[in-house]
Amino acid sequence: MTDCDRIEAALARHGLLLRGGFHPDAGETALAGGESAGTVLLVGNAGSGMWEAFSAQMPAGADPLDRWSGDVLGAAARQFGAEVALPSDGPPYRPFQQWAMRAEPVFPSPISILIHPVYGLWHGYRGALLFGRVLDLPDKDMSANPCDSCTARPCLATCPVGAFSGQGYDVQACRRHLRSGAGDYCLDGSCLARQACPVGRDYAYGAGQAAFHMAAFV
Ligand code: B12
Ligand code: SF4
Ligand code: SF4
Repeated sequence: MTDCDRIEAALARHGLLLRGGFHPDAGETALAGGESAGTVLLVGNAGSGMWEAFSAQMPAGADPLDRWSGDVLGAAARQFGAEVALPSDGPPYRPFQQWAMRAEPVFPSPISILIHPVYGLWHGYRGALLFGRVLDLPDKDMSANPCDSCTARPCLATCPVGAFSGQGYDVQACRRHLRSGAGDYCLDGSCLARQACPVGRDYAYGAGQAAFHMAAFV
């Protein structure tokens, strides 16, 4: 059993997934406030696995998912001799999406968030474990970008306020709509553009999880 196998098993108890890793280039300082690392492992969620564990233990107060993630990753870091970086640490934020593209087959979708060939748009990153030492990594899955073969691109045609125009994501148009009271279908069931994507439908978030993330976003 490798270190990564043991880490994967420890994370699985909390519904979290080891989402691959990479060996940073020498002198790569954007890593974590300047400290060096031999290995970065990405930890994330896909589908409803994490939600079951998190919602059963949700801490009271602000930013419960960040605090729960910090606790779970902190325990794993102590057990395996690593430091923790969280996506919410910042600004300046750690470049989690760039890290993810180095760790596993994820690609920028037309609606900005990264798409995964299996999980589609229904996944996220809960943190990274930074190791001083160089760990053996599982082989990187080289699956192709599903957007390359998606000619219909329904994700771009679904938003009622045209927040995805091909010029990036119009965050203000989206927020205005959600706060106007007219966007309850997005708030209750998740972003319509995300729901329109045919990839990874089996991993779509359930109602409770979708509403939690949308409320946090708004
Ligand atoms: C600030 C922020 C926001 C802001 C602004 C987002 C923006 N586009 O600028 C707001 C509040 C609007 C937002 C919204 C959402 N966000 Co947000 N957000 C972040 C946060 C905390 C920081 C982003 C950042 O500035 N990073 C710093 C830069 C240096 O890092 P980066 O990796 O280089 O990121 C940039 C590049 O990837 C670049 N980029 C885009 N395409 C490409 C292509 C290539 C080839 C390259 C090299 C780079 C690149 O765009 C990124 C943002 O600037 C990240 C977490 C994190 N630490 O990254 C989450 C994060 C990006 N958000 C996430 C999500 C899921 C959302 C929402 C769907 C919220 C929700 N309901 O769950 C929405 C929708 C966003 C959308 N459709 O684009 C996820 C994305 C997961 C994924 N599958 O990709 C992240 C990673 C958080 C997480 N815990 O997983 N978000
Ligand atoms: S609908 Fe098609 S283009 Fe849009 S994110 Fe999904 S696979 Fe990619
Ligand atoms: S949440 Fe709703 S309004 Fe915002 S981008 Fe998605 S579909 Fe558009």
